[in-house]
Amino acid sequence: MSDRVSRRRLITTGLATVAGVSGLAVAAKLAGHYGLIPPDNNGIFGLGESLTYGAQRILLASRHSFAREFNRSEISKVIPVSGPAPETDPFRRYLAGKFAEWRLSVDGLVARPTSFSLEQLKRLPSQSNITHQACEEGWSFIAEWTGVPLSYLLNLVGVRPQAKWVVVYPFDTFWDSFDMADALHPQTVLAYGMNGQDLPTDHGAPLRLRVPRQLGYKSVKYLSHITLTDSLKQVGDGRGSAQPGYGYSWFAGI
Ligand SMILES: Nc1nc2c(c(=O)[nH]1)N[C@H]1C(S)=C(S)[C@@H](COP(=O)(O)O)O[C@H]1N2
Ligand SMILES: [Mo]
Repeated sequence: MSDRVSRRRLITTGLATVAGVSGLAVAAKLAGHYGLIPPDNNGIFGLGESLTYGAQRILLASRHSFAREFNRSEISKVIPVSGPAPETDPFRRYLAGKFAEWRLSVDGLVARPTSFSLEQLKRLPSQSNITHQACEEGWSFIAEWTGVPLSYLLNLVGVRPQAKWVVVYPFDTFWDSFDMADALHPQTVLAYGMNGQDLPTDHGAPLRLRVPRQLGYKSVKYLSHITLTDSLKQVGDGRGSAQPGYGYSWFAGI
């Protein structure tokens, strides 16, 4: 039995236990059918993370699950930064020009590849939510984020039926990806505002993701490009994100 096959068997055993589904055959069928194997499952953290991802997808996909939202009075006074703004071109040039020349390009498996200016994004329907962002290093804060729901933008460009993953590229090396369940989740926002102000430079200007159902590192800052794909195998090192290369899992659900 190959490593891959035994891993899959373990994953499906775990799914059967967690989901309370009786019988391996049913769990195996579910795992395959619903794509419950994360892209980094062959990485060194593969097994544990696959169990987490698969179990969360089974438990949460059945009904809508939301990250907790807070009141304005609960917004944190101290807000740390992780990953200061890139020092490199072209980011510094866009920043110097107040992002007037910056564009978010959206392409790949979409009907209408489009580039959006910040002004155009700000004219789209906006959404604010006050959520908790937790860094894997042990600190966290609550803030209000304002922006365009990613689902709105994706509907605007038209997601092709083959698209399975949304890959996001920032101006630094922190690229990442999301499955359609997280990309289309109502709380997943492309944020240009924070606590009622323009997004501060170090918090991800001009545009960042907020994915409040996952740890802070999935909320990619300094965005430049979004692309939709049916496979992550040819993207980067094939594990869906820069994170597995740093020792963190692709999926960081909380
Ligand atoms: N492009 C980019 N996005 C990033 C990072 C980064 O270094 N570069 N750091 C991540 C990490 S580890 C965390 S915890 C959050 C922190 O967000 P904050 O700096 O706004 O507090 O941003 C995430 N997004
Ligand atoms: Mo983090």
